[in-house]
Amino acid sequence: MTTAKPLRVGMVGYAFMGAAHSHAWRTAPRFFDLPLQPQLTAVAGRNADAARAAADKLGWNSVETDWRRLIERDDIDLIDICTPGDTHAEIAIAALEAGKHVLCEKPLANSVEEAERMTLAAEAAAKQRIMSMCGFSYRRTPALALAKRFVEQGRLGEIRHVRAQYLQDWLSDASAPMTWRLDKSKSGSGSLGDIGAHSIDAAQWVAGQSITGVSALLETFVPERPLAGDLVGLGGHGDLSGDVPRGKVTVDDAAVFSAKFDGGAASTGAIGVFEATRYALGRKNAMRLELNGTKGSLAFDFEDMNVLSFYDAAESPDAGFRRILVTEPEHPYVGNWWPTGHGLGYEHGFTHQVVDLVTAIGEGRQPEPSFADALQVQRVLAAVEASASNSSQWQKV
Ligand code: SOE
Repeated sequence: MTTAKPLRVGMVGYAFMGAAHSHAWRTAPRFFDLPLQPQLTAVAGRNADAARAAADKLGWNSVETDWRRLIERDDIDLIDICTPGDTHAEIAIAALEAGKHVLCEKPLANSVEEAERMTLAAEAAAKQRIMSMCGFSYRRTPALALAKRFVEQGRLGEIRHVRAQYLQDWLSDASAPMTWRLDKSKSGSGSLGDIGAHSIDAAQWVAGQSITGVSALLETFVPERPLAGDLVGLGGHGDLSGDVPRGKVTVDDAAVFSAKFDGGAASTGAIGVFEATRYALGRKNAMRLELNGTKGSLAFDFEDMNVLSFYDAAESPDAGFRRILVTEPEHPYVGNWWPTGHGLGYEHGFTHQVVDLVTAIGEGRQPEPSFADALQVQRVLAAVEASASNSSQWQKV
C-alpha cells in the first residue's frame, strides 16, 4: 500500500465523461507510480437517487446533491468538472478561489469571456501551487504523443500542412432525439466545440504552432428534433409522422474551416484544413490528424488508435508510409501496461491524463494543457463562429 499523501477528489457530473474520469481515478495509481494517492471521495449530482446509484457503480465514497458542498468540504483537494460547458466557469472559479485543484472537461467554457475569467483565476491560484488542467485527453493517446515527439525531434522538418477531421455519425438519423449537446445554452456550440475543439488542441499541440486566423462554414442540417425520453420509443425509432413535441437545434451540426498557423519555431506558418461533423455516416469516432512537413509526414486515425503512420523522406522514395504499432515499452505511457502488441483503448487516454495531472500537482508544476492553452482553443472556436456568421470572411484569432 502506498505511503503517498492522499489526493481527495470531488467530481461533478457522472455521465459519459464522469464514467471515463472515474475509471481513470481508480486505475491510474494501480499502473503508474504517483506522488499522491487519488481517492474517489465524493460525486455530486442534482438527483440524489441517480447520484447515489452512480457513486455505487463508479466507486465514489460519498454523494452530494449540490456541487457547492464539494467546494465547502475540507476533505476534498481537487474538483473534477464533468458537466456541460455552461457550468464550467462558475464551478472552476469557485473551486480555485477555495484553494482546490481543478480538472475541467473540454471545451473549457462556452465563451471566450468565461474562458478568460477561468484563466485569470487559474493563474492566481497557481501562485499558491493550486493547479488546473483542461481535459483534452487525446493528447494522452500514445500514438498522438509519439507524433508530438517526432515533430519535436525534427523528423518532419518544417510543417507545411495540417489536416484534421473529427467524424462521427450519431446524428445522421433525423429522428435521433434532442440532447444537451444540441442546445447552445448548455453546450455553447455543436460539433465545433464538442469534437472540433479536440482537433484544434491536438493540431496545435502536435504541430507546435498556434492558429492565428480562420475562414469557416457552419451548417445545421436538421433544425428540429423530437424531444427525448419515451417519445423516441413511439413507432420504433421515433414516430415523426405524429405530432410529437420537438425542440429547436440551436447549434452547428457540422463545421469546416481553413486555418493559418503562426509557425512556432519555424519561419513560415503551416496552413490547415479542419472538419468536424456528426453526419459522416459510417464514421463512429474518426478523430484524424495528418501533418506534412519538409522531411516527413505523419497520419493518425483514432479508429485505429494504436497505429501511427509515418513517411520519412530520407528513406528510399518507394518506401511509402511506415505503419508503426505504438505498443513498444519506449513509446509514451505504453511501458506501464501490457507486453508489445497488446494495444490500448479510449479509456487509457483518461488514465494517462490523471497520471500527468497528479504528477504535476505532486511536483508543483503547471499541468498541460493549462487553462491558458484551452483559452487559445476557445479563441479559435469563437473566430470560427465569427467567420461563419460573416460569409466565411477571414477572421483573426
Ligand atoms: C461526443 O461527441 C463525444 O462524447 C465527445 O463529447 C467526446 O469529447 C469525444 O471524446 C467522444 O465523442
